[in-house]
Amino acid sequence: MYILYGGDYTRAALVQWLLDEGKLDYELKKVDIIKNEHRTAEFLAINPAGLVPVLVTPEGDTLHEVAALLVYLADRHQLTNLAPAPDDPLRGRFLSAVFHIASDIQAEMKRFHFPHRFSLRTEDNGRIQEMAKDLVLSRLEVVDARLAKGGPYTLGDRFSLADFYLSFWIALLDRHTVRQRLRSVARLYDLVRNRPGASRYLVETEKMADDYAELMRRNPCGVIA
Ligand SMILES: N[C@@H](CCC(=O)N[C@@H](CS)C(=O)NCC(=O)O)C(=O)O
Repeated sequence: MYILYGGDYTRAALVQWLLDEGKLDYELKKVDIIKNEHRTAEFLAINPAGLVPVLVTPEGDTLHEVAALLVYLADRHQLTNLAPAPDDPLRGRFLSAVFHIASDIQAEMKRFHFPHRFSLRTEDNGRIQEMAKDLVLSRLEVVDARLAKGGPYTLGDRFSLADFYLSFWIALLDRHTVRQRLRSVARLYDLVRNRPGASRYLVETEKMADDYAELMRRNPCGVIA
């Protein structure tokens, strides 16, 4: 059985979705990052980086990095409905999309959610958040153009976990602006949100985005130090 460390306001939902889709046995251990539970001695012994998600494999390996966890689980359990196999010609396009989200989208989303960590003055936080959002939107414009030509999914007609991974970050961004500016990304989002296995997760993530925005409004110096 797998053990997943995660919880509200975290990207662990991505891994939980995949474990559910793959009908894999797991236990969810909740880590409340708003209460700083990711910085307790107990959790730091599991991941000294103090970040979630963490996945403990049935063999007892402790793994981190959400993109790696998604691809690892899909490969290990041959979930080819979620990730093209290594010898599938679509594997290259799939990996490009996953690595792009992991490095270029997620990093800016971190700045979007934790602007105080990138600024010396509280009054700059709002502007830093805006800049992070603009950068994500401009990177998504490239994705949008690609989807307009070869969509509706990242791999054309074929759904993959790359689409859920992208949709998760769309749910956390500004869905209204995405709908106005990025037609093909919005179309992909709607398709994914209508999938039986994904819908619950994306609805919860949309709510999480709204709740977190409220937390940010109430804590202008930063929700988590
Ligand atoms: N590169 C890591 C980043 C993990 C990460 O930043 N997780 C967030 C929750 S979504 C976290 O633990 N935040 C706590 C903090 O930054 O203090 C990954 O993609 O898995």
